[in-house]
Amino acid sequence: MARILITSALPYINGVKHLGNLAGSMLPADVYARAMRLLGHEVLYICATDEHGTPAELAAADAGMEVSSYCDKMHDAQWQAGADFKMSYDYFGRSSTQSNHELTQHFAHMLEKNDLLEERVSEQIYSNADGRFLPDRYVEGICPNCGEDGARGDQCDACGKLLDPADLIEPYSAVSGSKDVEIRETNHLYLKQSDMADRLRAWIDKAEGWPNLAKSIAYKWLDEGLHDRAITRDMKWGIPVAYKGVARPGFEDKVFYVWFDAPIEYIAATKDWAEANDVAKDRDWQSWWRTDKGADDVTYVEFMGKDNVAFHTLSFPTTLIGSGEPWKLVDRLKAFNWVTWYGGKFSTSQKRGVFMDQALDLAPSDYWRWHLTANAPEGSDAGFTFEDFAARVNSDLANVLGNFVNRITKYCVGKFDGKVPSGGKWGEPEDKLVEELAARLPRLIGYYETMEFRKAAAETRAIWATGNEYLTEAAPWSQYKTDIDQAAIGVRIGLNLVALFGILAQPIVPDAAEKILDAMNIPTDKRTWNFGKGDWKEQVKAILDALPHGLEISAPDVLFAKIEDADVEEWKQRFRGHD
Ligand code: B3M
Ligand code: ZN
Repeated sequence: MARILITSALPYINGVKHLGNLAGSMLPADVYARAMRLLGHEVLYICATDEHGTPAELAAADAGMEVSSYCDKMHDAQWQAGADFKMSYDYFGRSSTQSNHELTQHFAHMLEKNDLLEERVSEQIYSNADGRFLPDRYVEGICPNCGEDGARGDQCDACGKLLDPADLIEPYSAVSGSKDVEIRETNHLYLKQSDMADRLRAWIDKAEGWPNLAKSIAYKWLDEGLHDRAITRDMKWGIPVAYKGVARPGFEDKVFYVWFDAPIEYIAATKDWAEANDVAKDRDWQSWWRTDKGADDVTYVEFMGKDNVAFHTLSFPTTLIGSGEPWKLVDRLKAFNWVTWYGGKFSTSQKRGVFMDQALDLAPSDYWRWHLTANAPEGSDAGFTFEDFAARVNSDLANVLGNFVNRITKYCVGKFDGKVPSGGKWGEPEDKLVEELAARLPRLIGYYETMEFRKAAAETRAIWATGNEYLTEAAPWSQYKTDIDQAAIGVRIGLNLVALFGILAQPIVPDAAEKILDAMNIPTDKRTWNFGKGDWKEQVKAILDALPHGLEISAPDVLFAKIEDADVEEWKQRFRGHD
């Protein structure tokens, strides 16, 4: 049994996330967390809302709210969206909490002590009309890279290039639209990432269990030469640049940059989790994060979209290593590409694509979880269309799993009093089934361990299909006419397969799995993946006769209703977005 710490990139506070965000961080982290718990590991899955930065201030201003009340409201909304999608977070925190303030200020203090933080004069855009500096998204203008108008101070959406506000051509204020802006000098704290480049490279060279995508992004940044980055900003909302309650002179109107404090929230949220759950003192939050406090036996796994990789492989490790304290670093990093929307981009501003809170009006969470896992943007971008969604749900969930469960449980209720029957002779179809499952089960577990989610879904589906093939061959319904005893074995094995399918389905489609396992009367403590180390064929034989003979089962209601073509047409129109 291992201890596994899991974090998924923290969703920004400025709106409920779309399905692409879900598919590239929270959902796979949840599927993985569930699988690892089923395998008996001690799992801690931490997530939180990322509440600082210019996006939060601007979104609050748009909503006509105080930033802190806006964050309260949107944190609750995001928590609810996660709960509705059955995210099994152990804790869903907030980066604006006191614990994150303290920890962020602590890290800055340690970095400075270790000569990795430096106050430097920097050139910032100042708006005379607004009477303030314009950090990041507060300024817009023409992109120096691609020439597109409307590029934001932190990034150009058109070409993806990361920008500095002072790079923009013809800059104007995003608050007032005023072009009356000038460059002024003001001091900021710079994180000396360049001093850490060699140590980071050595650490990345040794890293195992990162997909190519993650390593290649990290190397690209190192090869281009790591730049020192300002980790403070001229704005009000955020973590004050202070230490132990005393503001840094000259920084009274500044806060830490959101990307500096956001990853530290992984740690702070763990601290808040421990406090909220009154964890015993000998196994507190530090045992997950400090290698001098027991975290050396923790495997730390991070999930994120590819745009977040540089921050997690370079900036955050600089903070952790640079502190000189024994903090736990990421062991395995799972990065994802994009989910595209009919070949284009999801767009919050143009309302293109489905967002988490809307999705569940269309179909239950299991449907989305299944499709987005089976179609995870792992090797490359993955296209989303309602047509594919409907086809996959209808064939995998409704036809393969749903029909199987329905067919055999109804038959058992109709012909065998709804009780697991005894009797019958083991034969060729059973041998074949054992052979097949003994090969597939360890493979499935392996895919979860290596975090290959498409393959895990495909293998799960293949196991369901094996069950259908078995039933077709064993054909208890035709046996029944001549030899009820022989029909019994088909029904019995069929019911045990239903139980197995429910048990295996739990990480991806937890609601349907629960319905199945309830119908099969499986006690909650028997729903784990308690596979031994022994011979797989022997284990499979035991699995196929696990339900006590005579146990009463029931036929669950329709597990998966099919998605109709008319639904697809209607949804396509509704979520097309505007230009
Ligand atoms: N909030 C970016 C995003 O939502 C950012 C992730 C922070 S992880 C520490 O894509
Ligand atoms: Zn551009």
